[in-house]
Amino acid sequence: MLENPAATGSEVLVTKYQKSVAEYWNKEKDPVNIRLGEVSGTFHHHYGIGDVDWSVLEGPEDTREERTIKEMHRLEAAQADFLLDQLGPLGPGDRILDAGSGRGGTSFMANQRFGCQVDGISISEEQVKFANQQAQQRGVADKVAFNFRNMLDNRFPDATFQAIWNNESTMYVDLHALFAEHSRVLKQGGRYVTITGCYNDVHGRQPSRAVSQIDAHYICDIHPRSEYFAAMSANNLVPISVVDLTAATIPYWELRAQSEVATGVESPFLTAYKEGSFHYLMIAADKV
Ligand code: GPP
Ligand code: MG
Repeated sequence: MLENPAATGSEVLVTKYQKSVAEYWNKEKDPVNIRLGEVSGTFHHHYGIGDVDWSVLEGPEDTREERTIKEMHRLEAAQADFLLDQLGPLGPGDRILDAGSGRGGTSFMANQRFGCQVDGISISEEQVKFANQQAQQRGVADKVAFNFRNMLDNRFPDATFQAIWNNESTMYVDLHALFAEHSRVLKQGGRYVTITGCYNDVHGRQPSRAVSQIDAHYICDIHPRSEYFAAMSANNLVPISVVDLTAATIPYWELRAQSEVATGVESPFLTAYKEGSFHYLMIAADKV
């Protein structure tokens, strides 16, 4: 198989569901993502972790929103930094994959930190275009490339990557199919990392009302916690570290709920986390 065969729309977007998800992200220009991205020029599609500096809500009213946006952006960057901390030792000779790369934020941070080649994949052609323009502007297009691909059929040769991550993108796909494909393209001893929202099996065998509201908001299908470990174990991915980030992400949501760029999903997130029906989890695993 060729290394980078151009994929046509119908090869990438196989199901009507995938087409509807791609359509959602092709149109998405939400201030909660664009205005935060403009703070530093690094655009994220994930949430934040860490303590909020609540002093941003004090001081001059006319600049409160600006301070709040900057603070949320700082917490989202901290989340990406924490994910990158889990990828293991990487150097310029390594190649790594961002599955569900959005506007490229985590990929650029990875390239900056490790100096290695980063491939991002997304089923949104608009996101791919945006992220590739960013790569040009940043002068890293020779090292960071975004591709219109499906993470269930990524078209890379076997054993290509030393590390792969999903930063809040697994809830759009079947985990068994995803981890089979990741396992195929990971090198032996390579690292897989995900940060994800998953529902709590202990709370019940179906998602809670608040979790269902999150699903409806993003057209996604949040998995139970157990399914991550079952699907990893079935695909030669052996967990080495699991961190419950729920308590660390709640302050981000409390701040976001008070911002003008709140989207309405803040209340379901806060309810789900606080009632214990949902967790924000980091899982790192090794390919054996
Ligand atoms: C989007 O981030 C993230 C998802 C669609 C995945 C859902 C995540 C869970 C943990 C369930 P975003 O930054 O584009 O979302 P928003 O626009 O709400 O900030
Ligand atoms: Mg966001």
